[in-house]
Amino acid sequence: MSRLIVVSNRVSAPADPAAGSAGGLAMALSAALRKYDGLWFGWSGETTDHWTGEMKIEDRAGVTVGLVDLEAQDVDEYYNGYANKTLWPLFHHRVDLTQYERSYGEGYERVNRRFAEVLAPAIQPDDVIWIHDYHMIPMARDLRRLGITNRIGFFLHTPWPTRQLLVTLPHHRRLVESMFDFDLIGFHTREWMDLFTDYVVTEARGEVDGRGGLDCFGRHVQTGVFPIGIDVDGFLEARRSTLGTRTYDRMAASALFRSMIVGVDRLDYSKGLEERLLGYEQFLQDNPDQRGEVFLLQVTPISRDDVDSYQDIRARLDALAGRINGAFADMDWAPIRYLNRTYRRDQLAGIYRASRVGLVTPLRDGMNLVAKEYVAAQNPDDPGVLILSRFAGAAEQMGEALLVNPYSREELSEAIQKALTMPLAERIRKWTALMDVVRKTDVAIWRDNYVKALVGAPVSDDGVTLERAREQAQSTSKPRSKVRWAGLKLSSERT
Ligand code: ADQ
Repeated sequence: MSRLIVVSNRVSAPADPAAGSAGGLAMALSAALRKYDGLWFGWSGETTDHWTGEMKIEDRAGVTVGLVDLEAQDVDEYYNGYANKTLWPLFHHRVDLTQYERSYGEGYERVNRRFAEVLAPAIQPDDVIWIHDYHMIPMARDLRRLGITNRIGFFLHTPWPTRQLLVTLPHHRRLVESMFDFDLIGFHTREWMDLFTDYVVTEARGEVDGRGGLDCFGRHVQTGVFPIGIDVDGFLEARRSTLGTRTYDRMAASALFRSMIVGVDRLDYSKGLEERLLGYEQFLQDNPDQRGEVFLLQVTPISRDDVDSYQDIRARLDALAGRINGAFADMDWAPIRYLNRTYRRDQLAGIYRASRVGLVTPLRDGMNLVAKEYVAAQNPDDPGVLILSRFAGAAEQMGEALLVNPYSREELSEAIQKALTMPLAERIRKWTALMDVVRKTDVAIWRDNYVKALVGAPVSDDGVTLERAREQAQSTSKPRSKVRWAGLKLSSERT
C-alpha cells in the first residue's frame, strides 16, 4: 500500500472535524491521508530564532501532520515577501502591486530547500508526493537534488498568469524550469493550463505532445485540468444541522420584507470587493424604488494584514462601505452590512440559503469555492441566483450563472436587477444545471482524479488507486530505509 504525502505551506488538517469550521479541501485531503496512512507536511505557523530543521509529528483526528517552524527572516522573505507580495499579485494580474526584491527570491529558494531537506529522510520508495500551490513551486527540484525519484505532483490553486505578465518576474525561466521536476502539474481550468503551455512553447521553446505532456529543458512533464469543488454531502449536512437551520431562520427573519444579497470573501484585492460595492451603489442609484427593499451582507474576514496592500484595501473598503451607507441609509435600513469576521461552515450555509442573490465577483480567481457553496446551499424549490465574475475559474464550468464583467458598474447593477426579478421557473432551471456541476466536481472526485493521474492511471478508470504507485515507484526508485511516521527521526539529518 503506497502512502500519500501532502505538502502545503500551511497544514489545515482539522483538529476537530466535528467543529464544522474546516473547508472542503482540508476535509478531502484529511480523508485521503487517513485512508493511505499519509502525512501532511508544512509550516507550523510558528517562528523560531534559529532554524532547527526539526519536524514535529502530531496526530490530528487520525491525520499525521509534520510541522516545521521557520525563522522570522524566512517568514518575511518567503511568505510575506515572495509568496504574498510577488507571486500572488502577479498570478492575479496585479503587476501594479507586484513587488520584487532579491531577498524575497533568496528566501523563497531557501525555504523550499529547507522543506525538502526536512521531508526527504521521511520519504519511502513507494510514497506518492502531492505538493500544493505557489508557495512550493521549486520544491520538486530540491527533492530531486536530494535523490528523491518518487512520483511528485503539483497543483496550482491560483490562476496561471499570461506570458506577457510572467516575463516581468525576474528569473521567471528558472521558476518554470523547476516545475519540470514534477511528474504532473494540475490546474483548475483549461485557461490556466493553456497559459502555462503558451509560456513553455513561446518563451522557452518547448514542445507539446498532444496528450497534455510538455517537453522542455530536456525533461517531460504531464499537465492536466482538475477543477476543484466542495464537499457536497458535508456541506448539505452542515446546512441541515441545528446551527445551519437556526442561522437560516435568523437571517430570513432579519431580511423580512427585504431581499438579501450576499458576498463572502477573504479580504483580498483579487476578490473585486471595491468594484462590487461600487456596482451595488450604481444599482441603488439606477433603481430608487429598490432602496429599502434590498440589502447587501458582505462577510469579509481580514487576511494577510502584515502586507501593506492588504492594509490599504481594508481602509478603502471601510471608507467605501461607510460612504454608501451614509448616502443611502434610512432610519430602519442600511444598504450594506459589512462584517470583518469568519463564520462556521454551517452558519455560512444558512446565510447563503436565506439570500436571494449570491454576488461572487472576483477580478481573477483560480476557482472560487464560494460560488459552489452558494449553489449547494439553495432551496431547490425557491433557489437564489448566482452572479459570477467571468474571470473566476468557476465560470468555465458554471455558465448558467449570470456571468458579469466585475469591472463594469453598469453590468453589475443590471445583473443585480435581473437576478432580483428572475421568474421562479428560470431560477429553478439555472439552479438545477449549476447543482449538477457542483456535484460532478465534488472535492473527493477532484482529489481522486488527481491522484489517479499522478500515479499514471487513466482518470476515468475507477478501479485504479494509489496501489498502482507502488509498481511505478519501485521500478524507478532507489531503495530507502523503511520508516513509519511514528518512528521517524525528527531532524533534518539525512541518511
Ligand atoms: P481562496 O482565495 O481562499 O482560495 P475560495 O475558493 O473562494 O478562495 O475559498 C474561500 C473559502 O473560505 C470558502 O470555503 C469560504 O466559505 C471560506 N470563507 C470565506 N469567507 C469566510 C468567512 N467570513 N467565514 C468563514 N469562511 C469563509 C484559493 C484560490 C481559489 C480556489 C481555492 C481552492 O484563491 O481560487 O478556489 O484556493 O483551490
